Amino acid sequence: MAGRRDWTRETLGAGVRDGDRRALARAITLVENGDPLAYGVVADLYPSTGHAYAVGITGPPGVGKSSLISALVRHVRAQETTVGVVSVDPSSPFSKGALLGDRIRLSDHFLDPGVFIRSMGTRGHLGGLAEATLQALLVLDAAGKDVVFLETVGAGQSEVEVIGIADTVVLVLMPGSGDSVQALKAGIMEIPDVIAINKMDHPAARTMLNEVRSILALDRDSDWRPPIILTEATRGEGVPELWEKIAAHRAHLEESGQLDERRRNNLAGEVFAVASARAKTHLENAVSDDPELRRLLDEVQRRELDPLTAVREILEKVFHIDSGTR
Ligand SMILES: Nc1nc2c(ncn2[C@@H]2O[C@H](COP(=O)(O)OP(=O)(O)OP(=O)(O)O)[C@@H](O)[C@H]2O)c(=O)[nH]1
Ligand SMILES: [Mg+2]
Repeated sequence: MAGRRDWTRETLGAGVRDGDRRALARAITLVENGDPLAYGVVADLYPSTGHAYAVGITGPPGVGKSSLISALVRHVRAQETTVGVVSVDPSSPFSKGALLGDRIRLSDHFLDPGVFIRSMGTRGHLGGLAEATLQALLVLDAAGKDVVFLETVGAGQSEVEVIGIADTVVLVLMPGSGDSVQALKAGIMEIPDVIAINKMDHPAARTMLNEVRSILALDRDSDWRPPIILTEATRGEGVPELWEKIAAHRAHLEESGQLDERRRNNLAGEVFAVASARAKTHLENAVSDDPELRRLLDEVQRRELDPLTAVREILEKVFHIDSGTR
């Protein structure tokens, strides 16, 4: 296979800018593997990013996220909009196999040069999911994609890391997603910007709609009321309406000046999330590699050393942070 060794920081960056598919595929693989070349390329490309609109698509397993993205891609392609799709699987360090379903669902678009689709694990990542997603988004953005969909399965903290960079967050539910409805109700799950209730061909879809509607009615403070759309992804039903609501949310953010603010907060949050994840990995490695640090943990366990003294000594040794007596 030609290519692998041929790419340099310069040629790969130029290839991505041109929207060259091989360059894009290579760059995202390097991102996925946490390869140093990817950092250089993204660093070079970063000043010319900010064009792409990032739409996060989250929700429980099997609700139809990939099917909906596929239908949305078909819809926006009809308007000449170029698209990137990144499906992130938080449960798997490897992208192959686990995301077979995504590949099948999205395969209609593989031959369309205006669409770039990629499933991603997070192997080799010091900065976790947040890092992999952010870097992949930036690559697709630099390649000139107008819209980038970020798909991830809703699984607690992990989906927050993936969709934390999105301009608009769509939560996909289906009849039977009771746990998510409870999580919304209890305030455990953040209120998304748009909600799609998919599989509307299912008889319980309307009940679900009413339930979600009554929960959202309790939230009177915000100036954006998340619209709820019934969809049937497999037949494209409700998909133009869903896209219309995503566009309406974007217009709302732009007109109120909140898009800049949201992006500033998102980027700051991502930088913090990646830095935290890297610091944590560094700390774990340091402790497991250092008998002296491991000894501290043993002493805590034997009640010879109190926990906060151990914390202080570890931070001092690993990060050279003097946390004083606090
Ligand atoms: N009846 C019906 N089935 C649907 C609909 N949308 C998707 N499906 C089916 O639901 C199954 C899961 O769809 P996916 O699009 O893979 O769902 P997903 O949320 O991406 O799944 P994961 O990525 O594995 O979490 C597939 O068998 C789809 O064909 C719908 O509107 N109605
Ligand atoms: Mg999927």
